[in-house]
Amino acid sequence: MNILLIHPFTRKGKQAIIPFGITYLAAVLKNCDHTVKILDFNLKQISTEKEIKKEIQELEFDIVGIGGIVTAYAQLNIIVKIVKQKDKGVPVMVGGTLGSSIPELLFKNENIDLVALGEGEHIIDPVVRNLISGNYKELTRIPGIVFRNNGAVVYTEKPTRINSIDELPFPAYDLLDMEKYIKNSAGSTKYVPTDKKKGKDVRGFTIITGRGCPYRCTFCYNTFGNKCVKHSVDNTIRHIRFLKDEYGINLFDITDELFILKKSWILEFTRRLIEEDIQIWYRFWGRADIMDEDIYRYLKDSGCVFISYGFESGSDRMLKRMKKGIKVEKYFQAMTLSQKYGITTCPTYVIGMPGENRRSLLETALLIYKTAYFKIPCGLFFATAYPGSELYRHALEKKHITDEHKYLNSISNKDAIKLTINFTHLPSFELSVWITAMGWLHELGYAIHRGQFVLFFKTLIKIFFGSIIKSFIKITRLPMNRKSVLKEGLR
Ligand code: B12
Ligand code: SF4
Repeated sequence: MNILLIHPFTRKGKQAIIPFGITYLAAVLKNCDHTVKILDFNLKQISTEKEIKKEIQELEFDIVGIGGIVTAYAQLNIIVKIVKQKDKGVPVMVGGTLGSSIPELLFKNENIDLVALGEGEHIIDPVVRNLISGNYKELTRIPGIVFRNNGAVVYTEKPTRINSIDELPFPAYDLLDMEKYIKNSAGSTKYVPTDKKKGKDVRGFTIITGRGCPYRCTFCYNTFGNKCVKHSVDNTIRHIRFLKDEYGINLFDITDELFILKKSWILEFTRRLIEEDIQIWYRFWGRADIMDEDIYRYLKDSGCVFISYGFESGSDRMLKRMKKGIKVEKYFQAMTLSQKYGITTCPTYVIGMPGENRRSLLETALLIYKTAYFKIPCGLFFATAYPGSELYRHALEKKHITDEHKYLNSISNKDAIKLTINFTHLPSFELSVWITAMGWLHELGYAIHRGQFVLFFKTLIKIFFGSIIKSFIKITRLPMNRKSVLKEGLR
């Protein structure tokens, strides 16, 4: 069969990373003797209807699969319309977190024939064959899918997890324009200390070493459920070697939700990197409560140059409310170790969750100031309700969201740097001031911790003459109260 897999446009001007979901599926489909083509509209920055038409018009395909995250919602609807205009008989299936988190809503769009929930490799071949041939009886036997049959929407059994992910083929890198993804990583490599052995040019690429997360933070959507399934160290090392040998990758961006779950895994992984002299840099998302001195030492020696932490808040009360399962003191420990071992660390925060008040904001601001050891700015995001999360259910219950279709259109193609719903009792204007001030505090804190008073005064001047004017303009454009924020967000 001729299969077209599409990753929609999600971010303007940002550095697109490999669309993992459909690239993993493509590898399985190729092994089942299908012909597969991948179109990454995010990479190509294809955003308008006209551009999409042009991309699809000349292609021949028996079925179309679309996968991505929910911020691709707006474009998904345009893509499926164009596909059906071209050939009404071509089935369209949707997956990824986009499909898994909003199946009911997607079925309001008549152009969508099937939605896959959860992982896809173990079901994709039978789904494709039976959807194309219209064998609905067989489709009913496949777990984790929703499809249309004679006008009715059929939900099959709950999705099942793939436990032996080592058996999956590597993503179909050969179908991608790899050099473009590698080039995209260039902007984010400025914190990597180049050293001759690993190559002067940094060639970055993304990799996954496990799926799932056992925690249940209220703002997060656990696509695959709460079980974390890891690749073996052996498989991960083989994958790294493959990308290094084949594409010259020397910086690995590990985007697992939770890279370090077990200390034994990370110790073995780092030991292998060191013993086998695999010269790479790498970075990942960590959880502060798992980290200790032992881990840090091995990370440093094996090439780890960067750790991101989702700190979310400097208030224990807020962390508890977010079900983060961690206390602020752990953040200080992790940051102290990061500083000691010289591993650049970037904490991210979620501002404006339900329950946020001036005290918790002040606690967060203090944490940011006290831990501003690294020049890289911390990530400051507004609490945003993404489907599948507890926060999203809260937003529906409290009627912050009354029209899901409109709301999802409003958060499409955006990161969470714009306030869409104000969940607090504080004015939106004030939340924006807090978030801006937190960014400044980080810069000032960094200058003070480093004893760089020239930098301190330079920063002050920059704040006054640059950021204050810019922020003032931004703030005056912001809706002033909750009602108008909602209106703005839902427009
Ligand atoms: C890597 C990642 C990113 C990367 C880029 C992702 C990309 N390439 O588009 C970066 C860092 C850029 C990013 C950014 C953001 N992200 Co993000 N990200 C992830 C993360 C950690 C991993 C995604 C991934 O690659 N998974 C691995 C692959 C193998 O899994 P998969 O894509 O789900 O694919 C499998 C199945 O879904 C299925 N499948 C996939 N496609 C298809 C298609 C068909 C036809 C079928 C049948 C099946 C199928 O089969 C695949 C193989 O099993 C997820 C968490 C997660 N576990 O999903 C969050 C996640 C997707 N991100 C999320 C969010 C909210 C964001 C941001 C909006 C956050 C922010 N602060 O701004 C931004 C915005 C990005 C934007 N505007 O586009 C949410 C999305 C919520 C939702 N309901 O969709 C998630 C789920 C995080 C969370 N836990 O809440 N993200
Ligand atoms: S925010 Fe991180 S720790 Fe919390 S549930 Fe999501 S992936 Fe897991």
